[in-house]
Amino acid sequence: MKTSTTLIRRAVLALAGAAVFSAALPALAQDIKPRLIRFGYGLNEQSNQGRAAKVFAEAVEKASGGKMKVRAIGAAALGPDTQMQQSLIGGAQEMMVGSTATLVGITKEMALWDAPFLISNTKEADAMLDGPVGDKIRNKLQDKGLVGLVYWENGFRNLTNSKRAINKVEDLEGIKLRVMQNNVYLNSFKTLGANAVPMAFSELFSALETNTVDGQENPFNTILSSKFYEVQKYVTVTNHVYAPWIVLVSKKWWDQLSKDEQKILSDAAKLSRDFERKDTRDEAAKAVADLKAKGMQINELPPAEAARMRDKLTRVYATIGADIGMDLWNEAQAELAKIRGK
Ligand code: TF8
Repeated sequence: MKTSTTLIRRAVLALAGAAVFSAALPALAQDIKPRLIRFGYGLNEQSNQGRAAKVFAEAVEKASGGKMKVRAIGAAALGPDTQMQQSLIGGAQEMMVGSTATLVGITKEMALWDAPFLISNTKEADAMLDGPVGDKIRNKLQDKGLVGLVYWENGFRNLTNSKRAINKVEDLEGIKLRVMQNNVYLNSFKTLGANAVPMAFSELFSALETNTVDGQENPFNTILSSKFYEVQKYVTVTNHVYAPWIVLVSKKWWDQLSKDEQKILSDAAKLSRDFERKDTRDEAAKAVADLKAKGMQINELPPAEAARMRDKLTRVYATIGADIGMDLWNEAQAELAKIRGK
C-alpha cells in the first residue's frame, strides 16, 4: 500500500512538474531578447496615427512577455518622414510609419499610390494594398534597406485653404498650396493652376498660420487632429486621391532579429492595421460634422467641376506609368478591374 501511495504521489508530482515545464516551454523555446524599438510618426498622439501606434506598441509588448518595448514617438520628434526613412536605412532608428508618397525617392514604384482617383473606395483600397500589387511594391523596399510590414490608411484627401471656397477648378489659381515632397502631387496641383509648394508635414501648421501658404490637402482625420481648422476656413471635398501610410522597419536591424521576434512584429503590425483602418473610417465618417462644428465652411464641387478636375488630374497617369514602369501600371489596372468585378 505504502509503495503504491508513494508511486502515485511521485507520478502526480512528475505530472505537475511536466505541466509547469510544458506551460513554460513555449516561452523558453521562443528566441526573444530584450529590445527597445523607437517607432516614429509624424502626427500627434491624439491622431488616428497616434492611436494605432499605441495599439502596435501594446501588442508587441504583450506578445513578447514585456521583453520587446516599443517607444512610440509622435509629432515628428524624430524628424519628418524623409529623415526617419534615412535613420531606418542607416540603422539609427528601428521603426516608423509614414506616407508612401514621401518614399518615392527611395522606391519609385510607390508612386502608384499617388495616382489621383485610382482607388475609389475602401474595399478597393484594402484589396489593392493587401493583394499582389501592394505586396510587390512593399517588397521593393528590401533592396533599399527597409522592410515594409503593412499599409495603414491615411485616407481620401481633401482640400483646405484660407482664401476662398473652391467651386471650380479656376478658383485654385494663385492659391499657394502645400503638397507633400512628391512629384505627382506637385504636378497634379500645378496642373490645376495652384501655386504648389512641397513642404514637410512638420512645418505645415506654422506655414498655414503665418500665411506662408494658403492651403493644403489631407484627409478629414488629419485636418481635425492637426487642428488645421484653427488656421483654415474652407474645406472642399475632392477625394482626389486615396493615400496609404506604410509601417517600416530598418532592414539592418530587422536582419538581427530572430524569426520569433520578426513574427511578433509582423503579427502586431497586422493587428494594428486592422484597428487603424476601422478607427480611421469611423472618425472620417463623422468628421464633416466635427469640422463644421469647429467653424469650417465645407463644400462639394458641383459634379461638372468634379469631372473637369478628374479629367485634368488623370492626365498625370502617363508620367506615373513612365516612372513606375508600364508593366506595373498595367498590372495594377488589371488587378483593379478584377476587384471591381467581384
Ligand atoms: C502629409 C501626409 C501626412 C503624413 C504623416 C506625417 O500631408 O498626409 O499626414 O505624412 O505621416 O504630409
